Amino acid sequence: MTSSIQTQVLDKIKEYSTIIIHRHVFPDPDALGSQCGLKKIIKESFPSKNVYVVGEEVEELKFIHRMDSISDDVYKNALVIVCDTANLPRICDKRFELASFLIKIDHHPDLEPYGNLSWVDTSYSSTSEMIMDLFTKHKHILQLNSEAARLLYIGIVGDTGRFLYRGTTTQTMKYTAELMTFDFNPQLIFSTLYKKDNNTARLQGTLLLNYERSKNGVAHFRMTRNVLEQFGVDRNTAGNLINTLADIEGNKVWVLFIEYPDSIRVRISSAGTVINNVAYRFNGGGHPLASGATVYSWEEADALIQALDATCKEAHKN
Ligand SMILES: [Mn+2]
Repeated sequence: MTSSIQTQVLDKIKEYSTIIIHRHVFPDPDALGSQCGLKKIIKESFPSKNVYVVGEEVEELKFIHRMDSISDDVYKNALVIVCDTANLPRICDKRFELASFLIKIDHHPDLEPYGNLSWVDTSYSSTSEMIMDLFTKHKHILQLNSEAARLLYIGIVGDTGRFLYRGTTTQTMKYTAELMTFDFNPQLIFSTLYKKDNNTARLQGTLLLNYERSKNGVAHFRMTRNVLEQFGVDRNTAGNLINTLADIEGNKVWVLFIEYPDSIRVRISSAGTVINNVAYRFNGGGHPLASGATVYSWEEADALIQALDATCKEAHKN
């Protein structure tokens, strides 16, 4: 199955002389790694093709690769490939609609299919691993170089949390080993990707000193407007500290509340208790062990903690 869909993707790549690659808004390392890694592989294999990567850039991830800026008429007769993006509203740069042919390549659950051709497979750790698989199965046609290898490596590292998460398979490790035979510096990638600034480190200290825990193991902390201003940390960075509360004995579920002007966004993670049903009840959803939600008062935040506490009690009652 996979090989025939891969053949169809490859046939389209061969057919078009202009290829534009998109990915999701608020890019992460896998979105950029798969997008730009695929560009490098196509350019290395078919040097005469015009291949572009587009989308908004974020400051911290500019070191991965920079975007191309192209005019609308480049889309005329172009193939557009969208990497790592589950649904249409999340595609960055709406000009994908101008495509003459649209391909989706993704490893998220296919809840909202799109594209003229769609290769979606949740068994991969990352979209970058899918691109590596495409290359591996078509080495007679496709070429990898050290730039592409670095990009795919970054994507796999990002989505597996440095090979910690359960999506990491023997194939992931095999492909990673092969990528590492190319000439790039993994230590430099780690130190850049996981460096935090001094303010964030101190906020993390406060979080560890002051988080609270409910009777049945729901750890939680409130990133109030005051806290964020005191430490000078933006909301997105603060929310990304969620896993500071992981791997602490007794924490079954951990929660961060991040106060916005008109709402309180919630990040929820779990060591094993399924929590996305609770997230769903509070204007959210997501993966069974990692979800988001939104509440509109601190009373509602308390109700969310109580609901998670009841879920933990139920799950661990024997
Ligand atoms: Mn991904």
